[in-house]
Amino acid sequence: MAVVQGEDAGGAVQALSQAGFPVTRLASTGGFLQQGNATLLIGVDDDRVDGVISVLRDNCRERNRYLTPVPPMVQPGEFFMPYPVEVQVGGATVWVLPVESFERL
Ligand code: 2BA
Repeated sequence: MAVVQGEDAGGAVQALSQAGFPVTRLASTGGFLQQGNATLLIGVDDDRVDGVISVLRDNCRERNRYLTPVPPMVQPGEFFMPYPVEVQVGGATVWVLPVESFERL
């Protein structure tokens, strides 16, 4: 399972499919930035996991994003200047999970 940025999702899905890895793309949203990203489900045998990670590494870039903090409640006479906070996102956040069973019904 991998979370990738929306901009990288199309290319990553295409590259995975072309390399023979089955993939499902789900629309998702990051909890911190509250921006759309994509979650990819890729079911493969253990000996193909490194191949999947390699394709993701080649197709997912690290980018800088800016988060503008929500202004707090200010008292009369107080002033709050919201400075954007910079965070680095990606390339991909990857989990390798054991699968107990797999069936096509
Ligand atoms: P977001 O939650 O929107 O996080 C976007 C980026 O913001 C993260 O990039 C990280 O650089 C930063 N960030 C996240 N939480 C933070 C915090 N509490 N304080 C400061 N900075 C923070 P990535 O680490 O590359 O993560 C990209 C996306 O992957 C995340 O989007 C989230 O959707 C997913 N993700 C990452 N780690 C996860 C985890 N342990 N469990 C579930 N989803 C995760």
